[in-house]
Amino acid sequence: MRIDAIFLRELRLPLVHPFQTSFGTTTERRILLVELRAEGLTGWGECVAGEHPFYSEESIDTAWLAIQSELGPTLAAAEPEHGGKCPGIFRQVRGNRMAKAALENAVWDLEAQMRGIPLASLLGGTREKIDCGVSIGIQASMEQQMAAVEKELAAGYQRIKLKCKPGWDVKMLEAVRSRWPDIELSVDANSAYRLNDSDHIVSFDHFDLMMIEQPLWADDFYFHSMLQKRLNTPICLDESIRNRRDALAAIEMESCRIINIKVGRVGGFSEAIAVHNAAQERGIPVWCGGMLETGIGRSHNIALSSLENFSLPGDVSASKRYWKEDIIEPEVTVSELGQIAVPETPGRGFEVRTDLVEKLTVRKDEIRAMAVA
Ligand code: OSB
Ligand code: MG
Repeated sequence: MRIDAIFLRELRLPLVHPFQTSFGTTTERRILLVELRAEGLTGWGECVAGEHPFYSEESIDTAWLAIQSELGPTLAAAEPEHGGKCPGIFRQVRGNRMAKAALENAVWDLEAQMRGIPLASLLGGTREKIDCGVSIGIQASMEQQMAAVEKELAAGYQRIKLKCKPGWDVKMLEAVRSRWPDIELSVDANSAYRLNDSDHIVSFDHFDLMMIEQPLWADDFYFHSMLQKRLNTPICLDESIRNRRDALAAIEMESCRIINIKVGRVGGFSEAIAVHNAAQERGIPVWCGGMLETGIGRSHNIALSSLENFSLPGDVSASKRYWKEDIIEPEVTVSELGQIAVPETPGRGFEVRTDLVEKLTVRKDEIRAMAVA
């Protein structure tokens, strides 16, 4: 495809509720969007990097720079005929996976429109509906925690994930488990524990959790493997899995029994599919993580979740849990059974509300093709 223009924008969107993890609290998202124009169509990509480099090394500011100065001009000059070409086009640039994913996913988004097929089909998805869970942030009090769980269960969500950290774990789990003994429950520590906490983490076995997500360091496989040997509960890795090789290493070392796939964390749809396939071939189930996305990233997560080995409920939930008004139409809604229908229309299946996007934009830049020497 001949790319006519790439636009980069930053939007500001306050969350309906602040979201607290072991590494901090987010009240307003700074959203980086990529708009790719080619052959009269527009593909969209959302960069999921945070406001600060706390979840990973990237932040929205580093991603902006990487796209503006390196990745954007390179892509514009490359005229990719397929989203799957992007990893090769970007290979020379190390890291910056969330920045790369925003561009690559916009190419797939555009390609699905050009071919007149749903994005989910282009990615190889087969599910008509995806199963949804929620991620509940650390709350200010136990009362608020219980109310948050109650609300999400009433909405139909199939699995509740609770953010935890030292000092907000066992007591909180006791309270939730004693009120809801049978629900599908998991925790996510975002790397908040250390080896000294091993005995303490092993005591979580008693809460019959589906998984414990990323208890230890974001760059570790070895100590997770040591911990997994002592645990009955499966470990799920999130931050540690950056690509297919990481997935293979983690599976081989038995550092985890479940993998959370985030398309931004692994650098785009191509690598996300590669991780999915590698896990599937080895009998490891995966689920789709979330990064407090707007409807654009959310629509991409829905398409990805339609692949076969996304066999556990993900963190892809309704727009209204995050935003007063989402930037897509229709908004993402979840049924009483805790499912989202995968769109059957061409492309991402949700229209971008360009007027609203324009209104929320606080900076914008146009990227031009890198001059060929
Ligand atoms: O670890 O899964 C995580 C949000 C920001 C950064 C990291 C994580 C999360 C979530 C929220 O858990 C998932 C969502 O609802 O989008
Ligand atoms: Mg996580």
